[in-house]
Amino acid sequence: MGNFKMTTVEEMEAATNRLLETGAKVGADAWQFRVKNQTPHCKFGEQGVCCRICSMGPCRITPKAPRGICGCDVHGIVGRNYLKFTAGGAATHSDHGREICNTLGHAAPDGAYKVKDPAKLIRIAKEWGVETEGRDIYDLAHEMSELALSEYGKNHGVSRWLKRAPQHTQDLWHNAGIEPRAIDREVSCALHMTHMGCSSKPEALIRQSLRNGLSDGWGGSMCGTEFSDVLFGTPKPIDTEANLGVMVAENVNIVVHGHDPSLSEMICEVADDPEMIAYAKEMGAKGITISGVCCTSNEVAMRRGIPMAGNFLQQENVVLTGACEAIVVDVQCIFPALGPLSKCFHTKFITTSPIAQMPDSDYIEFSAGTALEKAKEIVKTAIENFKNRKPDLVYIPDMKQKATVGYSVEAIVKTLDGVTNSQVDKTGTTKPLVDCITSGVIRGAVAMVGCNNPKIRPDYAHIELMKKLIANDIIVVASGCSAQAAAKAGLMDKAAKDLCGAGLKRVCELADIPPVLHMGSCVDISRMMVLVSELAKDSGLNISQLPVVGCAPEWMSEKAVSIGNYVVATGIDTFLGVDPYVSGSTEITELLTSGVKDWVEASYTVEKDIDKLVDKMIERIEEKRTALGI
Ligand code: MSK
Repeated sequence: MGNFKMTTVEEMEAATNRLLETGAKVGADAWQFRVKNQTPHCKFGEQGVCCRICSMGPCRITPKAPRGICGCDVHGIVGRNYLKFTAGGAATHSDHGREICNTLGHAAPDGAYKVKDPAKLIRIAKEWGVETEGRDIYDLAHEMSELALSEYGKNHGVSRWLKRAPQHTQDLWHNAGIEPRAIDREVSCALHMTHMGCSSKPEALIRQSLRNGLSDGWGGSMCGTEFSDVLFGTPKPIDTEANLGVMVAENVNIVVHGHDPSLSEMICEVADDPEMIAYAKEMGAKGITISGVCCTSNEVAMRRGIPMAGNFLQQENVVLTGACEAIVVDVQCIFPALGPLSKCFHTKFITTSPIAQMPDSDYIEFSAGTALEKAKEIVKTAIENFKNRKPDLVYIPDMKQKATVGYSVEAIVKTLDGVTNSQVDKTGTTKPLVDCITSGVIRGAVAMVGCNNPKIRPDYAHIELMKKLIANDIIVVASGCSAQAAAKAGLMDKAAKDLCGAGLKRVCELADIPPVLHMGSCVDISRMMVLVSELAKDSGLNISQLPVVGCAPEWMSEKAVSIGNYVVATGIDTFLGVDPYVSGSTEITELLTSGVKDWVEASYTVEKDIDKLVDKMIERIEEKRTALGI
């Protein structure tokens, strides 16, 4: 064992408690207190058996009242709630993707947005059958923007991205009747099906849940990821740092939070401008530090090495440091609590999107057309707020870890080529990874994703699961707040190889990678779908045969349910640590944990005991290896 030292959950909790003491001095509220006020939770809601889709109710199913007023039974009610949950998540991711497609349409050689990865744009254009020979790259970008936007509302056909999947997977989707059509159509169809007097048959509701999930992962999210790469660059390994200690007391601290890189990229660009840095110095600071929270943080960490201040349940902590001049948000996963909380400090809570407007915020509307000008206004507002700090409230926990991030599929393929350097030719495929798995040097892979949820001790499940997986020679790819949990703990430091089993440790050393690979934000789970597709094609196996599983141990958002549905529908067994409000229906539970296997060769496992959850994943990976005879 080397000198590597992780940051423990206990240490992070101690830092949070110290910040809550600052909060108490100024009368600040925090999620830790609100959870207590909301506990115990409504049992009907927890089981998914409450129906309020019409005004005859709300109807709640009990043994004495087994049907709602319309006659719908508990399975129809739970199934409809599940489908609506999915539609909320799919709509959200897909609308994020739409914004990126729209930004692509604003790309110009002398504009705020440029095409940073022209080769990737050309590659996608060829995939879509668009003429690329002799084309001006910006003409091509604008045509691709229009085509991508039309994916959302086209009248005929299925998602263009489906062709990336192995033929076997495409056939499964076709035969199950779950190939996603236009992205928006699947959301509309879901909401139509769940309207009063439409579907109440469990099988139909779960089929549409999978289809709507697929329209996200193999539709809207894939648009978001792929065209973000075109605009802002395809991530490659880059060093950064994670946890609250990345904030710098002497500097103007701007925290970007949310999801859409169109905003955060521009803020980073402007904050780097020597004129802005000089202005910050004029205002008494030593410089400007940008750090991030949630997925927007993942986006700028992957492409620029911008440090990660924290994940979902740490968003209030950045304000509680008393050293945050502005928390700048766009969409999704933003606590409305940031409004009143920021009023207890000098912090400016800056909302920027018509999609996420909140009380007690300063609203500076941001759009692709006015990006530079608005980003300048935001950065200046933060700088001018530095003088309003209350020094006696400033406390930044001295806590951060090194992390290497930026493992896009392209980067993984390139990096792992080095592993088998002396044994095989450099291939530009996933074959070296397949070799490592087949030989047993790596037993398998787990995709760790999703949020924090106060129902689980924050970050504990993410970190403990990852530690046990890598100790068992199972490589972890991570995204979203799970990735940030890993980075904060130190699991994305290359030195964390010391925590691995002998096989994975050797791979980490040969390829010079950490054992937990940062693959990006929530929409970037689409990268994982591309990776498993390539692994399947390169190995000649079906996706469901690969010793690979997905896991969201602390998930909380509708988006996570949409993700879970497309990961399962892609053939990857998926393990959840929090129940998706379906325990009230035996039929829906049976379908999700077993029945869907007949359609897509994978299903869900829900296990709230974290130790059992990890053991079940390892067991599933070993079962798959045994079935393959490897
Ligand atoms: S940010 S959806 S809390 S992973 Fe994508 Fe984190 Fe979950 Fe939001």
